[in-house]
Amino acid sequence: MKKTIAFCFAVLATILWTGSATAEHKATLKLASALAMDHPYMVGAQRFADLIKERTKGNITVKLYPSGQLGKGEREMTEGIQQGAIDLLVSSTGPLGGFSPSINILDFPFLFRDFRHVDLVLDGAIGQRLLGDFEKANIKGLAFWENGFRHLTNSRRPVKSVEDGKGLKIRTMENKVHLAAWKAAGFNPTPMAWGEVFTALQQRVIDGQENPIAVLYSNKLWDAGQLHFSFTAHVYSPAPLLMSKKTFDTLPAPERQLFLKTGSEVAKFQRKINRDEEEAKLAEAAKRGVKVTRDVDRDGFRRAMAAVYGEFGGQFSRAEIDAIINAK
Ligand code: EAX
Repeated sequence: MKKTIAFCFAVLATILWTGSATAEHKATLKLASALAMDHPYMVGAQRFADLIKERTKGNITVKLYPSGQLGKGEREMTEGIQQGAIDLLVSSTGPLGGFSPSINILDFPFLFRDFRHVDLVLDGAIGQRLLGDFEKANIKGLAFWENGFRHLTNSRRPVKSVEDGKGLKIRTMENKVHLAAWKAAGFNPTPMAWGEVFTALQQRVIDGQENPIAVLYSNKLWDAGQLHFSFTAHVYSPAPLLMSKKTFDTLPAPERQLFLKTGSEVAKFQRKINRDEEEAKLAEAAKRGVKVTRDVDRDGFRRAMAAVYGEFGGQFSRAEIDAIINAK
């Protein structure tokens, strides 16, 4: 009799423990980015946070920390992800090569033809492999969100051709391929964390920078004198949603799947709003005095920057690079 009662207690305890461990996994997680709440990074992050709260019945809260509140640049915040000080981060791939070298393949100039090409590669086997590679750096890559095609802005003069831009002091991300590409084109590039860029532009320490339209708009770079916009589209900038592996591993299995599923679901929403809003944002910049040069000699920039494939292509096989370029 005694054995039966003891067995029943053991079964009951197990049910209570496992049931409570899954149903009651409560947590408040920190999601950071370098950009403001009106930028598609954080519009996506808000949607992600809302869905996680709803789908965990309020047990998991994702608190948002925009505008570099948790670090002056994306490299520093990625270190926070590795240490577990930050739980989630939306970051451009630019500075991430120092954590997961394979991601550098996405930052070559003129690698992607258009948004359709981007989605084909990032949502396919190549993209999934690159996200998986982050695990070696104690980072869980959840999904590819979007920064967008990058364009040149400057405070000095209209730039239509490589010649027009020669000698301009421009900020690049902390990415050796970008630095080398602009040097090869005859510009005077300097790497800088995003949190320092607006002041450096305002003080004319640098003449220009390069970023997608949403970054120009969200940061009102025209207020820092960036009144010349050149539609170069020289690099496509993915923005992985990254999670601290430490935090990810504390989640029960159902929640881990939920974070992966929700991250991918929001990727489609976030990329769409980023793309849909570009023209209106560029029109607003033009109203604020930005002179937009659309007929840029992109082939001239492509030829001038092609040298980086020789200089850095060795880090990857030609087949790897061709697999992206030729994806149809
Ligand atoms: O991720 O540093 C950069 O230029 C990034 O594109 C920007 O912070 C958005």
